[in-house]
Amino acid sequence: MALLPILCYPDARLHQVARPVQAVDARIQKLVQDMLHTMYEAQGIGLAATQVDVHERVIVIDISEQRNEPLVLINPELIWASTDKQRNEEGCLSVPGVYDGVERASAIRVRALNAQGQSHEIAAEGLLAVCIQHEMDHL
Ligand code: K1U
Ligand code: ZN
Repeated sequence: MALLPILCYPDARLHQVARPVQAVDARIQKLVQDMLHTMYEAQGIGLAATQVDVHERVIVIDISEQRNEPLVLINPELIWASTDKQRNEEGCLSVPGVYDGVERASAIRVRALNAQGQSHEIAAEGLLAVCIQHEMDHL
């Protein structure tokens, strides 16, 4: 597995809009493995492909304490967001050392492909909802 360099603000490549993944093939599966390795090494709870200079709609997340519950979201679509909001302090691996309050939907539902290319739906609230919305903003 490769450790990928993470782009940092103010790198203009962070503004590039990611395109949908056309096929969940061996290249994307290697990207997912490399992104998980990079996220764990950086001690993040999420990472978007944009942050490693790959401009395709791929996200990895792990909010578990044991760091053994990886979640892979490919071509994520927000299908529902609560009107109820939560405000949390957020950090970003691309803006090291900066934390600030961000208001986001308290609960969401997202449809995405997993690392095997199967479609699945996720209902999220709390930190998972915050993290998914943060990573989707990167894309
Ligand atoms: O996308 C990223 O830059 C990763 C980022 C995700 C994130 C953090 C906090 C709230 C929403 C999304 C990080 O993982 S930064 C590291 C960090 O702040 C953190 C690490 C462990 C627990 C909580 C926060
Ligand atoms: Zn970030």
